[in-house]
Amino acid sequence: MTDPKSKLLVIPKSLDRDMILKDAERLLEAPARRLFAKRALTLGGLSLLTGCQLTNEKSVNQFLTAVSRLNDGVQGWMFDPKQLAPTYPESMLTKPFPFNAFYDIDSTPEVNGESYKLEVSGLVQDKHAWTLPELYALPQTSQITRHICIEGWSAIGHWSGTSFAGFLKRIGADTSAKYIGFKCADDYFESIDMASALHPQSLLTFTYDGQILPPKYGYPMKLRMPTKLGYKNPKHIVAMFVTNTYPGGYWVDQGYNWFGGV
Ligand SMILES: Nc1nc2c(c(=O)[nH]1)N[C@H]1C(S)=C(S)[C@@H](COP(=O)(O)O)O[C@H]1N2
Ligand SMILES: [Mo]
Repeated sequence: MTDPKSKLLVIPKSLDRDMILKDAERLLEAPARRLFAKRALTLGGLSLLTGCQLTNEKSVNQFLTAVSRLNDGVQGWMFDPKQLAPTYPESMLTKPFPFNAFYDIDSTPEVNGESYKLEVSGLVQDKHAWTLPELYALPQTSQITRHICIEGWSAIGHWSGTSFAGFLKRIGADTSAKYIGFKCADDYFESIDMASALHPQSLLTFTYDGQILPPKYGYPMKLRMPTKLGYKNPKHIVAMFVTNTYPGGYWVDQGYNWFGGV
């Protein structure tokens, strides 16, 4: 056993302790903050928790990445797979529902529904690619939930589609695997944890407010997860894979928190 005290934190004068601590604190979100509420967050404490030493600029980045993963771990650990996100009556739908993407609406990808196939790979038994008629023939269910975008807006929308847990079962996915990754027609990509994938309100959706999903909302399919922030809800999905290798995501790779719970 190593004595934790032997891992004394040495921070060279050239590194700004206050700035590093502020950056680390920003990476810890509400659940992690509540968990650590009674302990003062210190660089020494976080360094012990993450097992990182702060010795130079490069190690600061490694340390901050580790704090971010610590935050993901806390969110994953606090996630209650049975807790449902609120649902709303039709009268509360936000009209018009906002469009958002990493480009403007004129650049929305055009997906050809006739040749479209959803590719499935990785830790699954059935790797056949799914046509839209096959997907539409799966049991369908509906939800009116609030979509929350990290950019500071939220909107209530109405999506229908098939239970993602049911779909994973049907393709014989290894549900002990850690991640499900998604590739989209517009070069967006995302990945989610298995517990969130299996949540009863996680749906592969094909319609918005009773109409086939229009291109702007992600034709032919959007993974709708009301337990997660907007950027964790990929639109225009063309491929998915079940894996134990961390796949990252479009915004996550640019510093957003990976777990992305609401
Ligand atoms: N393929 C793809 N999916 C995406 C995005 C994107 O740019 N491309 N943006 C995400 C973000 S940040 C948000 S808020 C929602 C917006 O969905 P909406 O256009 O249906 O409101 O889509 C998410 N899924
Ligand atoms: Mo978003």
